[in-house]
Amino acid sequence: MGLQVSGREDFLRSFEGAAEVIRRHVERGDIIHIVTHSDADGIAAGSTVGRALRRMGAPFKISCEKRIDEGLVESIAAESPSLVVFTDMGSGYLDIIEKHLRDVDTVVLDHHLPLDVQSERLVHINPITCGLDGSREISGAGLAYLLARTLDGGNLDLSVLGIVGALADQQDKGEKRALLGLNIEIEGAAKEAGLLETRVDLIFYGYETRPLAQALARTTTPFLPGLSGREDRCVAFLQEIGIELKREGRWRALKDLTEEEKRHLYSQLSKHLLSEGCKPEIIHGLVGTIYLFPREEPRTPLRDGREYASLLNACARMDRPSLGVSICLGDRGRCFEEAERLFNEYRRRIAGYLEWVEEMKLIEERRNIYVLRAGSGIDDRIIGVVASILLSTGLLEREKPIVATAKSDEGLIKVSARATERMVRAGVDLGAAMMKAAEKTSGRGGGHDTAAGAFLREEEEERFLELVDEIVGEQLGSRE
Ligand SMILES: [Mn+2]
Repeated sequence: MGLQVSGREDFLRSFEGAAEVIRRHVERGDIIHIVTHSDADGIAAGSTVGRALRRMGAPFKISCEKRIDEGLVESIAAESPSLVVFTDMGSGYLDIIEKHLRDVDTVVLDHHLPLDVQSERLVHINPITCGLDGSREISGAGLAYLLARTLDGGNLDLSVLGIVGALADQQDKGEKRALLGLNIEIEGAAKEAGLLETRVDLIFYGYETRPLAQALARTTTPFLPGLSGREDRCVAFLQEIGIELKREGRWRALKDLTEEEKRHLYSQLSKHLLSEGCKPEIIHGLVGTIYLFPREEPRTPLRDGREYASLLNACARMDRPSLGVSICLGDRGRCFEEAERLFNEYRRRIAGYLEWVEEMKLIEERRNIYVLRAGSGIDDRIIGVVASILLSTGLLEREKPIVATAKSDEGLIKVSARATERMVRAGVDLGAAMMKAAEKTSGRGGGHDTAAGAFLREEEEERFLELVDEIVGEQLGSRE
């Protein structure tokens, strides 16, 4: 315990160095280049640094990137930037950063596994290097908030984005889906500023103000098969179980239900989800800590932390991360409307894809994996999300990884593979499987043990799937 506390102090002190470098460049009037991860946490992280800089009167630009590679860092270096700030990415690529940005002041704020690389002009801040848990205790946006607070104590309001980032990265792993570790400190700051309220209840998006059926239909984490993205079905479901949608001419929100009604809703919903094949964990996760932002407009997705995170996630998934950045920077006008439209479209599409997969019985069971060949039936930007939902909701009968394919541009096939932690403990490593199968064909592949992907030529699709099936079999066999 003592060790942990000193780790935390060292960690919090490490922001001073970054703040110093930034102040120096702001004084000189330099344009600061923020490079951030193109996912919901990354969007919140990059924007948090952007807002802090804007308040200092500093010019900046933000670019959202799916991954770091040599080409990207080379092109950043080619612009001869004076200061580059990486957020929610970079720790695993310090070697590449050191190679191409050796002569440029660089700050890396990340919570992914770091490489051990030192460089004179590099300030690297990562909770893992101080013995903290990067996957549960703090997000990229949380790190960005701590930096903003170090730059100016007045940046307390940016704590809200820190909460959004933590929820986006599913760091709500505490009891009753609460945040843990340093995230609790950020939560405290947000509450103190009157920007955050929490309560434990059903977690459907829009607890306070949104009509019940809409709250249910808009919930996407967890994705509720048959309900998420389908308001008409949610209306029918609520009517069927006898919950009044309106009272005295007013639509009722979750907070208007009596305790007894909530219990009834929860138990009927559990029944529905079990009949859809969902796992009990998903159902337990429906009750938890809700994070509400009382200063945001009622009935918008920004009022609820998880929904805010889902909105940013949809922007990233639909290749419009800059819309998410605009929202985090404060836009509540045109960009916000466009993002909301995109979010609705995204939800409807996922719901449609899941129905289509089920109706057409597209999931094939093979020896060691499930296969979903979607062709051009599923947008290749969303195929990974569909695979994750199929796996996590328990719609697959036996415990096997799922490998899903969809047509991409120029005759290419995109592959997304997903496995559970339990499968990984049994020996499965999808990142290795994708890489190996890609090497034996002319594709490219890789990733993590639980989530991996590949690109290959269309005519090699079947051969690739056979190889993956075989490799996963070997991985499972070699463990025995
Ligand atoms: Mn992150």
